[in-house]
Amino acid sequence: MTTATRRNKKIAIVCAVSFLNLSVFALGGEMKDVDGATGKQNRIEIKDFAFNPKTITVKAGEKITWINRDEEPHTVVSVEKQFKKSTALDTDQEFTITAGTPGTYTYYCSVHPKMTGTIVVEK
Ligand SMILES: [Cu+2]
Repeated sequence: MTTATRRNKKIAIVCAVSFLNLSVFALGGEMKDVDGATGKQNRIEIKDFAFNPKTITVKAGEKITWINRDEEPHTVVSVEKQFKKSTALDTDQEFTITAGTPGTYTYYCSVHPKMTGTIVVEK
């Protein structure tokens, strides 16, 4: 009886230790994701007076880059002023922001307000 209880205790401890190890592992993986964010390219092309893709889903900490492929200048402006706005982008000019707090962000082109796009930032 005593042996069985002791063994159970030991199993419980082993379980707890593996659980802790797993947690550390998970955290480590998450940190790696943030580091690797610089490697992931979230690109939005501006072409024919439209943002393409119109909706983009990214993870917090990742970068988002717009590039203007039109002959017309375009801008990227957050509707709720949630991120810095771009200058007027000339042909092939880029604008980059880093995704912050998770949420949904809409933006438009201040030169052509009918041009709109959405960024969804996930954790
Ligand atoms: Cu525009």
